[in-house]
Amino acid sequence: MHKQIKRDYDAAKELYASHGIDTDEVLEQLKKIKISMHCWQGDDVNGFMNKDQVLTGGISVTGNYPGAARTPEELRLDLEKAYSLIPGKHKLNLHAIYADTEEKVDLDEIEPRHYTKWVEWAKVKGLGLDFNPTCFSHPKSDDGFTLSHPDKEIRDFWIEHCKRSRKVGEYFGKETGQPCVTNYWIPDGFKDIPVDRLTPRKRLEESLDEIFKEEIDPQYNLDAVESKLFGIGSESYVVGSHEFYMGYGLTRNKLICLDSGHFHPTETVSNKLSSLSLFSEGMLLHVSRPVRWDSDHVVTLDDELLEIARELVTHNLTEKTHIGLDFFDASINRVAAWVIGTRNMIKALLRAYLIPTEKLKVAELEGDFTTRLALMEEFKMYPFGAIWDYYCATQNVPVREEWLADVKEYEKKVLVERV
Ligand code: RNT
Ligand code: ZN
Repeated sequence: MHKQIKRDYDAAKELYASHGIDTDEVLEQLKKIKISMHCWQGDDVNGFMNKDQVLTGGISVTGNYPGAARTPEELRLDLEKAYSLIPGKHKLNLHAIYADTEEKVDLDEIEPRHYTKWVEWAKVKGLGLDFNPTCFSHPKSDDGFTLSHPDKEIRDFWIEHCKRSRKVGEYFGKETGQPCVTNYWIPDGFKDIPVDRLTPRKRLEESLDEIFKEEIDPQYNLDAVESKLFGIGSESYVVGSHEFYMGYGLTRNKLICLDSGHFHPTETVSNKLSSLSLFSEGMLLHVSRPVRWDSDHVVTLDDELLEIARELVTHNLTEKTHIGLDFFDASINRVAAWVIGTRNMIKALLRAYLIPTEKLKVAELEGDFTTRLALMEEFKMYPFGAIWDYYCATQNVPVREEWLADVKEYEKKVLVERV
């Protein structure tokens, strides 16, 4: 390690210690938190199951930066590059359409064996795995409805897909020795004002109950349900709204997934965690950055990210909450997008540990809001960068922007060759 990094760390360590914060202990805690990095940033949510299928479901990726992965091998290579630049041991979040198989299978036919290559790879790399059924980008979702479709045949197709996805999740959990979080998100909704808002929700409730009928050991698979406010083409009504899934998750003991881009613009995920933690089985986060809409920009170290992390750390919710990322930007280097977003998530957690929370709680309890504000503001300038640099160095990943040269090199050697 560079001497200066150690020197800066020691100085910062002393300063934090004077506020009762043990930075060595903080880094031990930080090391334990796994971030589930989403595979779909690597290829613009295309997947490998049906090459001619365009992205649907009311989500959208913009940009044409060269280098999108075209095969599972390429995607794994890109992921390896990204993980090598991110401190800590983490997870990979797969979507069903990323099956790695020579067989021609439809979504209602997927089996664990179509994902064995991912599992073998994850084991070698020491990564956990999460999973998602893909209820979009398929002819059977073309009219905008899946699990809540009025046509039973179409509903059954998607129910079968989700049931099989759960079995893939269970398989991932058994193989990797850590629970797989299988997350259910469906795009179902209406562009214009519906007459009947209730019946599609009843159908969705029934479909979900059918999907979750089989008991699966939670040490292998955990189910999460993800709500949404609106999508492109479902501006007026989304069947799986927040209230729907909050009710569903609470009554069925499912994890409730909160995506930062799925709420009204002045609503924040950070302000929902404490409430949900009181009543729910647990939470899954889709940390994202909505810019004016659910745009899924790369996560930056902004106020809301810091606040989400602070909630998790302050209330000890890092075990009850599974942290996943969900963004897809095709206008910049995709490996860099992963590295920036994931490093930011970890930085935000680190920042949260480096706040004198106990002191602040006392000030708040005593009604001393002056001290609360003063300390919170002063701590924004504390030398957390020195702690972060030291963490990266001890984890054998590049310090500060050093990783960028590595990504640029990779782009030149590998990514631009993909045309
Ligand atoms: C869509 C949801 C969902 C997807 C991924 C690809 O608005 O956020 O989580 O982004 O499943
Ligand atoms: Zn999401």
